[in-house]
Amino acid sequence: MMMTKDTASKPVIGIVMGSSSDWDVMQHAVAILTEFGVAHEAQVISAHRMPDQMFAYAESARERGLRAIIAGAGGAAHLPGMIAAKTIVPVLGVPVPSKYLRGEDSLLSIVQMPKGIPVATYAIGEAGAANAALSAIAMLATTDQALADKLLAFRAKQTQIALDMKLPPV
Ligand code: RP5
Repeated sequence: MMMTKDTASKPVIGIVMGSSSDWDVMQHAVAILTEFGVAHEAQVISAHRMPDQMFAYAESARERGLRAIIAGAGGAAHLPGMIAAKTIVPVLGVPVPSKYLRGEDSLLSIVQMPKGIPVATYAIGEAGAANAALSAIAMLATTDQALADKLLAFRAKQTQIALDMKLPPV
């Protein structure tokens, strides 16, 4: 099982993915959490290849102090929904691009949860992974002013980049 951990303090955000082949996409969530200094853990948990471990992860998430779980998977992407079925910790789902359907299958698998068990669903690919992390940070920032200030500075930087954009002459 691949596992990375920000060891500075107890993880508050869990990142799981169905395969190590999802890492190229999911590393963008890890990069954002690292940039903001949010304690997190990342590992492979496959819904269909290791269902017992998936249930154990979801069932222990709350008592271990996780405040949100970012779950990425591709194809018949049942990982986020199944984790959400076993915990009330908010689950943020990231559709990973798939080989034949380019992640449209992943997106629909994750976004179409039946009423009652929500999975917040993000864009296909790296934008979705990064935005899931930013949403998790925004959730933590509702009770953490220092983190809110970092998020505001992050937004201000993007505003400045857009303001500085120049178009080529016609
Ligand atoms: C899903 O199947 C994973 O999330 C991954 O996106 C996809 C392919 O997995 P591998 O065959 O690359 O391990 O479970």
